[in-house]
Amino acid sequence: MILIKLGGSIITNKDKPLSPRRKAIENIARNLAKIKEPMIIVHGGGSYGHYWSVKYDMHTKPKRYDLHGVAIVKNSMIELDKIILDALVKNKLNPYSLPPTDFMIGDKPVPKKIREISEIAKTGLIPTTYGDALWFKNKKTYILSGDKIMTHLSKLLKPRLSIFALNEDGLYSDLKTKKLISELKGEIPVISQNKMDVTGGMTRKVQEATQIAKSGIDVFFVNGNNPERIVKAVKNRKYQGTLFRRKKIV
Ligand code: IP8
Repeated sequence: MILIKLGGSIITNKDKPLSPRRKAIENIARNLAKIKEPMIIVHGGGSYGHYWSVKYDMHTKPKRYDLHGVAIVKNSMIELDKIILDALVKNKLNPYSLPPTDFMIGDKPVPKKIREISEIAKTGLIPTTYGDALWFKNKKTYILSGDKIMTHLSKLLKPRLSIFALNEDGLYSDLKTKKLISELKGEIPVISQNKMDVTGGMTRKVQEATQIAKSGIDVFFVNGNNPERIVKAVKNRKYQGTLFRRKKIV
């Protein structure tokens, strides 16, 4: 089983509110159709969820956020999810849309529901979920990042590979020269902050990827503008991106 996170910056234009990158989405969907292995898709919020979360000052910490903000963030994520689902269906894939409320209670994943997601994936349906605004308790809500969902699913389902499709080639050791880090074996790279992202952008991704690798799963950062690299990595041909090598569990 493969887990794939489609980052918000690859599926939307983050500089323009509510703007999907339809060509990139289509290109990804066309390439995912070449993968003949159970898979689960998670996608980010980009200029949908993040745009509204910033406007309504909503973050990952549970708080009594503006309820209209909660409603609007959730609506916008359904709208973005529909664009992704349509592209998948158009490419003859069978997505099975799951809002995270289906497998989360507060900030905790529900193991039974997550195991069910794995059963669904094994049939050939593609469970598809996304970062969202979620109920916590006592009128508190929070923003759940798709990256965090990747960690929850990876830890419980132990996929063969967890992939993060980004709008970059991977992690760079030097931002100026764009020198790519092709493999990490447990060391934690230093990342510069992205202020536009309420869930922590690249810093969050690296944190989650490090955690997933520690739990014994290879994690691969790849450029979603070249989705054939996703297919190659899945088919074990070549890793063109950054591989977080799994920590061997003894
Ligand atoms: O883009 C956050 O998901 P992410 C989604 O995966 C929202 O961090 C609603 C901002």
